[in-house]
Amino acid sequence: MTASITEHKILFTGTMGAGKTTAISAISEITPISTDVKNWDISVHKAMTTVGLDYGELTLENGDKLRLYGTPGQSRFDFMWKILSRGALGLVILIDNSRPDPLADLDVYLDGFADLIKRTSCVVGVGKTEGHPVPDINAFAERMERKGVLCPVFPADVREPEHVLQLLDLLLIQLES
Ligand SMILES: Nc1nc2c(ncn2[C@@H]2O[C@H](COP(=O)(O)OP(=O)(O)O)[C@@H](O)[C@H]2O)c(=O)[nH]1
Ligand SMILES: [Mg+2]
Repeated sequence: MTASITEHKILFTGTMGAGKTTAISAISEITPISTDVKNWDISVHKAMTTVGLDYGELTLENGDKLRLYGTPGQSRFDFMWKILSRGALGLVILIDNSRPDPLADLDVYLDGFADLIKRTSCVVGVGKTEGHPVPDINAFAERMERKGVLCPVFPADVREPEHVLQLLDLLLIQLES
């Protein structure tokens, strides 16, 4: 008899520096794979731009296995977002609140992952809020409400494993209902 293991593919997205690599390394039980792949696209002038990809794994208490993928942040790699979205069961959007327009950043990922969000579940974690309290959590919630998107949004410092686990809990709770 073989025990059945349920696997969930979870994506982490967000701008460069939002904390995708940090979040996955904070909770992965295997040594996370973090690649900075060189960009060979000759139409892009900045030859050494990198495409950050991450992979980690986490087994839940019930034995389910989470496969954690970090997507490239830049929207011009959105073709990879589509590839990575296949079979995914949830999306964690990380926001860097120290950036010039975090609400516009949120829009980029809500739009870029619209199909995945419609099909599954999402959660938004707002980081670097110390010293950058604005926009506040309500502003993010209102932005999503206006777009008709229902993702829970919480402050999260992804350097803290507990915070990352809380974001995942919020995703998995949505999958159960
Ligand atoms: N001060 C502060 N730093 C944070 C917070 N969250 C993440 N960081 C830092 O922000 C950086 C995120 O980088 P990284 O994980 O490589 O981002 P990625 O490009 O999305 O993979 C790391 O240096 C983290 O330590 C936060 O809430 N506050
Ligand atoms: Mg990274």
